Amino acid sequence: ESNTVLVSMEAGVLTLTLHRPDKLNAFNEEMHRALRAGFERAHEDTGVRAVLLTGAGRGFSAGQDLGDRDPRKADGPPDLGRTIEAFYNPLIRLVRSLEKPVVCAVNGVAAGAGANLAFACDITLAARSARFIQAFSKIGLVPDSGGTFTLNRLLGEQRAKALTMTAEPLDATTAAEWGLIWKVVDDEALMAEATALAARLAAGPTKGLGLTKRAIQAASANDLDAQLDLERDFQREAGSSADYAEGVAAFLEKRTPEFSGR
Ligand code: T3D
Repeated sequence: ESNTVLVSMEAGVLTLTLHRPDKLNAFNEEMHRALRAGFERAHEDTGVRAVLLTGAGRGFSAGQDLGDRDPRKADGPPDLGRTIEAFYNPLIRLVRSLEKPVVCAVNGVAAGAGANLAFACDITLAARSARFIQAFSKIGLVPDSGGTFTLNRLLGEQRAKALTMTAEPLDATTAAEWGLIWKVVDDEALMAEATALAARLAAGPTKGLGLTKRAIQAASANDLDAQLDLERDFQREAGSSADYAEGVAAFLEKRTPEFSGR
């Protein structure tokens, strides 16, 4: 068991806290493995109905730990394609393919893969003091962890290229105004608000929320006809869930629904 990611479970919310605070929660292989194990548990454990991802200390994540990439200690250039394939890509795929909501609370600076991980989550809140930095170009790399996909779709080419080529920090308020994240919260209120949101989602109709996530993610690759077909199929599936029956019954009985997640 690693202490590079703190794991806790309460009321259906699996909270994963990146925990290398002295390094602003930069990714080494141990933290990658621990975070992946957390998201794999979220996939497999039906008791998990939402995930809350955040960071310990003053940063969210500074991306790849560059201490592990010191060229002065290496024989030759590293194969970064291998580390992307082995670590960053599986992580982003696990987040995006999880049929449960992933809330992200960006408690401080998010740089490189740390920023793009935050943007890959379903509902991202950030502390007012947080900043997002596409740090890759400062060290001669290209954006990864889905950054070129996410930034391009959410911001368009001009803003995506300027942010990534200049590596200028983007403050949390602008990130929210541009639609990169859901909202900005006062620093001292961030964790309470993110925890409450994750708990609310975990008490929701998990099956329907998971299908909603899949439908919205599918939309960027579909035309309208394909998306309408997909909505039909997903609505058929949602309509056969126990939570749909409970939701309608509760409405008609003028009471609060009690969703089981099935
Ligand atoms: O390699 C592959 O597998 C390819 C994948 C790449 C994915 C990537 O994410 S590439 C991008 C890597 N990340 C960066 O380039 C960001 C580097 N960090 C920074 O630019 C700054 O630290 C920040 C802008 C994030 C924060 O600045 P500031 O002034 O608030 O803090 P600081 O003083 O720079 O950092 C505090 C400590 O954390 C410091 O250590 P010290 O001096 O107190 O012992 C610093 O060295 C350490 N730290 C911060 N980021 C990293 C790091 N150590 C290792 N790796 C880091 N990425």
